[in-house]
Amino acid sequence: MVARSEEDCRAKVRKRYGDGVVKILSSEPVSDGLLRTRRTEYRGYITPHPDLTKYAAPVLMGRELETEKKLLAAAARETSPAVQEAREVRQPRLSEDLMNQLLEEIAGLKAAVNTATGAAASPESTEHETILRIRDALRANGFSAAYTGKTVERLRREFSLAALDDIAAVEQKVRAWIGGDILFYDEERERTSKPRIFVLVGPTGVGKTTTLAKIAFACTRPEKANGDTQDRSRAVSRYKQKAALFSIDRYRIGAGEEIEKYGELLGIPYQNLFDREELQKEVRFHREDADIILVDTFGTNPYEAVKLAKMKELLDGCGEDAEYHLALSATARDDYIADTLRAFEFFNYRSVVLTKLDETRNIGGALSCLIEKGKKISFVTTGQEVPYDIERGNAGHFLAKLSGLAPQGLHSGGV
Ligand SMILES: Nc1nc2c(ncn2[C@@H]2O[C@H](COP(=O)(O)OP(=O)(O)OP(=O)(O)O)[C@@H](O)[C@H]2O)c(=O)[nH]1
Ligand SMILES: [Mg+2]
Repeated sequence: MVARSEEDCRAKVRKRYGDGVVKILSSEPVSDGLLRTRRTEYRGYITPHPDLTKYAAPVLMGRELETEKKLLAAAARETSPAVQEAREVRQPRLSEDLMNQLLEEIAGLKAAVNTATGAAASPESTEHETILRIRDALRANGFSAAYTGKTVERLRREFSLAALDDIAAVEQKVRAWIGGDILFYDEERERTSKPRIFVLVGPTGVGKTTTLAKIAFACTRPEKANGDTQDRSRAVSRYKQKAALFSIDRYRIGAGEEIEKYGELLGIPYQNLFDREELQKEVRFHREDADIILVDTFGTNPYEAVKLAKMKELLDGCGEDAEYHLALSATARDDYIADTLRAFEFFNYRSVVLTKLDETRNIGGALSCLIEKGKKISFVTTGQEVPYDIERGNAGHFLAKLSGLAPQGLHSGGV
């Protein structure tokens, strides 16, 4: 602002911008043409209201003010209601139908995600607390989203709101459902031929050789297997049998020695055989005499299709009545378990031997896979010690592992 004095400047500023506090920051003499009157250009700020000083914007004076005014005018034009309206008209507007359709699709996706994750289809806040607790416990135990979702649905269907208040009863029921969902292989009923030709296949290192040694021991010396306090219902073999032990493992260093060691210890025939014809010959020979012929195999992961096919070709030497069983470690990730169940399908295996149960407390993943695929469990192994750490599978093994679903006063422990 050009003025004769500070007072003159303040008066002019107020006249132009209205009342406020004028703060002059600098001043500079300027020439005023022919009359040579003393004039000064002042620079400073005006705050429009004394109470709003903290929001004060600089008030520019002189040429800067003009520039600023032009910029502001341009900005105002840009955002003027007319411009805004024009912009909106240019934007494609969603029709009401399309909007409703989108909302429906979003609701559908939300429901699908809820089902897949086992979450409540109704809003979380309206779900009974017991259901939420059971759902969280199932997830914490590693059960799949599908199994968890199914159980939650069943709870909603079968329990009234009042009945859900009794959390202990609900937990008890869910444990019973889980126990009832697990399928077990009935050794007695499902054995078909004599002798039994029991072939154990499965991924590397799951415990196939150790398990076969335990079974061989239990068959030949049932009175000694499973410790002194042998529970008949859990025993691997209820009576003494004549056994023979073969291995086709040509990959693992020391595999031959392992079979020799167990064969000699048990005083039963044993052999390492790497050829289909040889295997066929030996199996035929022992058919006459043995009650059970146990065949150990080399470990094959589910992604080695060629190795699996070659193994099957070799094992065909065992004859058509050979019964295959799949060894799986309970510690494996559920996606690996699912892949293994699928990859070994062409062996038409009769049961799953779940090994290393002692090494995990999180059993839901393995159980969900087995339940969903309808696979039966024959034996569970619970440690490295031959011959003791093996039993016929039963629900108690798994229910004892569940945490957060224990009956009141009881807490999950080992098998
Ligand atoms: N903790 C535990 N360890 C086990 C169990 N069963 C076997 N093992 C151990 O797992 C390891 C591998 O066992 P093996 O019997 O050699 O496994 P495998 O499937 O024959 O292995 P490959 O022939 O190499 O495929 C050994 O150290 C066993 O002692 C079990 O139930 N619990
Ligand atoms: Mg082995």
